Amino acid sequence: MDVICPDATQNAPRRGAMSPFLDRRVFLRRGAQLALALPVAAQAGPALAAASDAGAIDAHGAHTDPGPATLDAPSQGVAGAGFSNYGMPAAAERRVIRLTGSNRDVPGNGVSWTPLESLEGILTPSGLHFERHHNGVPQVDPQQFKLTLHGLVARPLRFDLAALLRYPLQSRLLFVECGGNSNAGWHAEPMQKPAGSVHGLVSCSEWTGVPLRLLLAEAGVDPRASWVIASGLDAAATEVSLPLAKLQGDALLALYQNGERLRAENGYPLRLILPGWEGVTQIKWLHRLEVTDRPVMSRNETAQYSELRPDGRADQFTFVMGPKSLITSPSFGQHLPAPGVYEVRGLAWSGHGAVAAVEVSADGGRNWSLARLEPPVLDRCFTRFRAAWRWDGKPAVLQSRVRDTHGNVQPGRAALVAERGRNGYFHYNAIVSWAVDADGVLSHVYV
Ligand SMILES: Nc1nc2c(c(=O)[nH]1)N[C@H]1C(S)=C(S)[C@@H](COP(=O)(O)O)O[C@H]1N2
Ligand SMILES: [Mo]
Repeated sequence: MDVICPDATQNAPRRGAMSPFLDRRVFLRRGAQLALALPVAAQAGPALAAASDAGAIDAHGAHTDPGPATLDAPSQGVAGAGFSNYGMPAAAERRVIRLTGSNRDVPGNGVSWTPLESLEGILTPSGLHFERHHNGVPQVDPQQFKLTLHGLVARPLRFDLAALLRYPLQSRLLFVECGGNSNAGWHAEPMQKPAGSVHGLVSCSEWTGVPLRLLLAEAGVDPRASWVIASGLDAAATEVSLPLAKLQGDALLALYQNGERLRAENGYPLRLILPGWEGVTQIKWLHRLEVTDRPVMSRNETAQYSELRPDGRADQFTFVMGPKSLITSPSFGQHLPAPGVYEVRGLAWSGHGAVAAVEVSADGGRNWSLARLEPPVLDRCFTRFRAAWRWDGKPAVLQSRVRDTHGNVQPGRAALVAERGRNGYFHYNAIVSWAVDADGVLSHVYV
């Protein structure tokens, strides 16, 4: 596979004479071109200067003419709404929601997708974190809740929430991604749906909890042990086998999500967080950890979440989520009103480590430029990338690709299909291509 970004140390777009990607300072020089232009009489002095400066640069600004001239009223003049005990999104934004899809016969078995194309930054609001339940969201009484740690240990232990909360806590910003995310990419035809409705089984939160290694050390793990079976108390009785080393490493028993206690649908009151590992291993409503010397071979690691290879053999225990990136804007369903300069925005992440570099292309992968990585760039966390792009009004194909700090590169779709065959279902992480037509309409294409 070709290696991207041989010199990714400079964190700025690489600009060739012909590149449509521009230095991001273009937005400083052109700022007034993107604003709603006010009639001259309403402008302050400095704005006039900026407007005339920008006017020399680009005949295709994105401003719209607001028509004849009134400055907005300085205030509404009436008292606003009162206080609320718990905030909601602004009324006009309440269409930014998770789409849901579930099994008609088992309504609790399904998913909801994070609307990635409508969000900015790297944190997913808790109410928009994607969901994957195998049999619904259980109601858990925090007073009755207990976590049991047993099996090949010197001292089996049981914790209630008050006991867990006395251990030192750790907070980390981490993505959680379902192994089935983006699996529409295996379809023969590109699915025409918004980015989040195809790739939104991934979200990123600040998780706060107890490092599991502390509890394992207290229980005293038997030297013969090599696996831990984690169980949830939901009706699906979800169970997975996890290598002990990961649980003695960076595993967290999360109690808080984005500063507040876990949402019910994300595992209240306790869930396992395994940085970078596939979603199904991160057991929600976690109530039992059994230390053993062998995997349990549950449904979710045999019939499901195993990956059929072209030769008919299957990979099992494919824990780490590969490097992935996605342009969230512009993306399917959006429309570029006119030629001009746009900021290409997207997300990148990898289960192996941090994002080292993201490149963007506007010609379907023939030429690439470095995107800017916006700090913070954290281990196994969403990283926001941005690149200034001049659309000349001709058809274009926008792509992004990521390399992580372990040298793993996001594959092109053809390469992924060649490697994995046509039986793939999980771990689809190929480059996503958005075509822009001459009218500025975005669609999903395979390149
Ligand atoms: N107990 C339990 N844990 C579970 C599941 C479940 O159905 N039950 N689903 C798993 C799967 S397949 C995924 S992708 C993640 C989803 O986490 P989320 O719903 O918080 O996004 O939880 C995992 N943990
Ligand atoms: Mo999943």
